[in-house]
Amino acid sequence: MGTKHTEAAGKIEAYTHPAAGWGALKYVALNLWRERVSAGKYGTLFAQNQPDGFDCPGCAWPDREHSSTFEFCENGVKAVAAEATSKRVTNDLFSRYSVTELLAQSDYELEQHGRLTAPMRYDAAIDHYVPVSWDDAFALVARELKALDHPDQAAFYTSGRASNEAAFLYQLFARAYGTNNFPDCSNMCHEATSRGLPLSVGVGKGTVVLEDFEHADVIMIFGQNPATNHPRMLGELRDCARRGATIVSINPLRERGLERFASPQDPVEMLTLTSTPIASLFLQPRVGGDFALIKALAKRVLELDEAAVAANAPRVLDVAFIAEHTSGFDAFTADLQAESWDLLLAESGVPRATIEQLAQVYVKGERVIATWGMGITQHKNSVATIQMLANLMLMRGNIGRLGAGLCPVRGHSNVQGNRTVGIEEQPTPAFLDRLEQVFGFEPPRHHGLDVVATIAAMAAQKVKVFVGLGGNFAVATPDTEVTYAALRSCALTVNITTKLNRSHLVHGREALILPTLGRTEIDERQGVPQGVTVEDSMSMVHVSYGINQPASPDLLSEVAIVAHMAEATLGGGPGVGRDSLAWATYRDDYSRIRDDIALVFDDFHDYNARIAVPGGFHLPVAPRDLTWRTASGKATFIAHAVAHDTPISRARRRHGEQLMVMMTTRSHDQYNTTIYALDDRYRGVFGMRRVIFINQADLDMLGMKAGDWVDVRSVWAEGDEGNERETVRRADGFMLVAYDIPRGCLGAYYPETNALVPLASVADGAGTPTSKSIPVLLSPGVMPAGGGR
Ligand SMILES: Nc1nc2c(c(=O)[nH]1)N[C@H]1C(S)=C(S)[C@@H](COP(=O)(O)OP(=O)(O)OC[C@H]3O[C@@H](n4cnc5c(=O)[nH]c(N)nc54)[C@H](O)[C@@H]3O)O[C@H]1N2
Ligand SMILES: Nc1nc2c(c(=O)[nH]1)N[C@H]1C(S)=C(S)[C@@H](COP(=O)(O)OP(=O)(O)OC[C@H]3O[C@@H](n4cnc5c(=O)[nH]c(N)nc54)[C@H](O)[C@@H]3O)O[C@H]1N2
Ligand SMILES: [Mo]
Repeated sequence: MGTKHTEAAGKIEAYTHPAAGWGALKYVALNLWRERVSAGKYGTLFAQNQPDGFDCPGCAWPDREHSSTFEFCENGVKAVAAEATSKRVTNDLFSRYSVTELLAQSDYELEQHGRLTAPMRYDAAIDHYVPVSWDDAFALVARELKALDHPDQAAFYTSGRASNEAAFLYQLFARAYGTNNFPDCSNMCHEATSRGLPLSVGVGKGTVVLEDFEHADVIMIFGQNPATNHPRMLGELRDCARRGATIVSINPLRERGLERFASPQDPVEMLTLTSTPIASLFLQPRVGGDFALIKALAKRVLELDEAAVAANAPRVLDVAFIAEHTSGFDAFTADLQAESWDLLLAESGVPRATIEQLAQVYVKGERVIATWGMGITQHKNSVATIQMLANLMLMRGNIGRLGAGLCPVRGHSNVQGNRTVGIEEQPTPAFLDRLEQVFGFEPPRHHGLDVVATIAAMAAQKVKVFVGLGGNFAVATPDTEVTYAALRSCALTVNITTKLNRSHLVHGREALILPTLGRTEIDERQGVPQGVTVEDSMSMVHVSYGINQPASPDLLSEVAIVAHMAEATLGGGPGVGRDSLAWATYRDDYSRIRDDIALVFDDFHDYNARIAVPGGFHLPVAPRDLTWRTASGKATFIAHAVAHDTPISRARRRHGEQLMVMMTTRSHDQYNTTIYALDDRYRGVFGMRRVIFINQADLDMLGMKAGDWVDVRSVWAEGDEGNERETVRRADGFMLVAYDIPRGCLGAYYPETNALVPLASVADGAGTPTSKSIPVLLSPGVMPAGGGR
């Protein structure tokens, strides 16, 4: 261990308890105390995810319909406590500290200041934020937007917490103004899912609903850490495990939270200190090895089918389903047969016997669900990987059958709904036609910019106004130095936000902080409480009403802020060709927004009536009815070759075995860029975040040891091999932690490592930053000030 280790801010200590259980309860208590949630607001927790309560801002996992019991979830408690905190940011903070001084504070410290209470404008003459009236703030937005040469010089970012109503109005405003520039947190998240699945099954969403989990006999979890990020999913998995379903985790890390689970909902488990084992099979592919692994599974399924045919045994493939519902099968199998086992094994990093074992589990399953998260979506080959997973599931008819299907697990609580109602930089002509019909203005037809393209456009002075509806753009995005410079080159940056974060401090020539109500708060317009709606990860739409008093009387709702910006910029209302509704009408009665959403999207017919039913309604998911909205009208097998020549393989040729592939992931005590605390308890990291997980054999190879401090350089090359120009990005001062992770792979936390992700390194066909596969080199470093917090 050495002295260096003991000087570190925190400690490394294996976690030996089940996930959730008493550990979670202790954390809940700590969170309420830390956030100083007043006793009157504890009731808030019980109104979460209940009919007539508010939708939990924690994650997009659905609720059991009509559930009458309190669904306990540590993640939800943290999110609610963070919003219900009694701490406030007032003018006092902004007059005491200049923006430059605030920038020196950590993300954790910025978060700790509490809720924003009044609109603020940046005053360059004194480098401070100063109070501004709402009217002046909206006038400033309008003036800067109208001063642009072209509407495409503005970009409208969305983070996935915005309601359907706010998001729909936001896209209406931006399109009426004249741009499709909608960078969206989803571009960094499940974009590969949204782009990949439509070609395979005709929709870019999951094909399962919660009920399917009651019938599944095999659940394969790819690249996901539900104990931390979707704790309510763990409860579902526990029930599956108790029924005897086989649960498999495919993850370079053997996430402890998937081993055992004590349900806080279960008094017996809590009192007897027992727990339920969850996953029974753990496969640990190399980081980025999933494509080869899934292709190997498909190849094995084909071999098993051939053996069955030879032995006159029942077929392993669902031949009837394949014949009736799919296309492309012959080309797909020809490619599989030609594929080399050696290549698949080498690329996946999983032994053949283990792949055969999982293939056995898969083909024994009558009803199989495959779930996936960021471990699958944030690589160069993510779209191909997701399509290969769809192929594997189609081989046995595991889509469109009760208890089976594809289950991408989304992050932000309404990230899926935002897309559904039009936050999309690549809108379809049919959607734009509808907008034109309903509102009478001509929406822009050319595609807009996603997150990465927006940063590049800002850097090139092509985007000059940035508006963020929630989120923390400066910190969540890749290539930190480039992104900061890009934001700073803007004429105006506007953030609609609940809490202070770094994106307010890395700003344009002019800047606004527009504080808004959270989902837990009462939103009254003209004396009438307004509800907003959200769509969960399984396409269920329901209404959410806040119950807490607003953090400040000066806050406006997101809907109101968007409507005011639109009114100040465009005047009147969006409609020109019909009895035009004014922006002010939407602002004062959200049901009018829902009426218009229903006019634009058939799936939302009778929107207001259907959300009045407790639990809400399901949007249709075509594959469930064996309807395939693809070009061929059938589900489609899509063949993909293993990519040989990748930025990583090239970097390895340049740098040899010292080249490592780093994935960046979430710790237990963070919500994306919001750092609640410094522990990652299931992975055994306490009191610090600047750590790197590494295999002991790699430590030996590098002549380093656990507890050593290192600097990290990412290496990225452009140009033809042999004539490449390599650029280097760095992040310094991380402590090495020996960990059960495959050789050649590293794990670290986001966002400390975002500076290492090159802007140009994105998923093929999705534009997602490859934040789970960064080619890096380690070199000896020193402990940073703060001991690695
Ligand atoms: N508490 C909490 N809850 C959250 C969030 C949060 O930050 N905190 N964020 C929300 C959001 S926006 C999202 S998108 C979700 C994210 O939830 P997850 O999808 O669980 O996201 P991550 O924690 O980034 O990474 C997930 C897993 O991917 C694994 N992994 C890394 N590389 C690979 C790989 O190459 N292959 C495979 N198979 N696995 C790999 C990691 O070991 C990790 O277990 O959670 C949501 N919920
Ligand atoms: N290296 C690396 N980078 C990543 C990822 C990764 O795994 N690795 N994950 C990516 C993923 S999956 C995502 S989704 C993005 C997340 O990117 P973002 O969505 O931009 O980031 P968040 O940290 O979720 O945003 C938090 C901020 O949202 C604001 N906020 C919170 N609640 C509300 C609300 O109700 N209304 C409004 N208006 N504002 C609110 C608060 O100011 C808070 O500071 O990051 C991506 N970046
Ligand atoms: Mo996400």
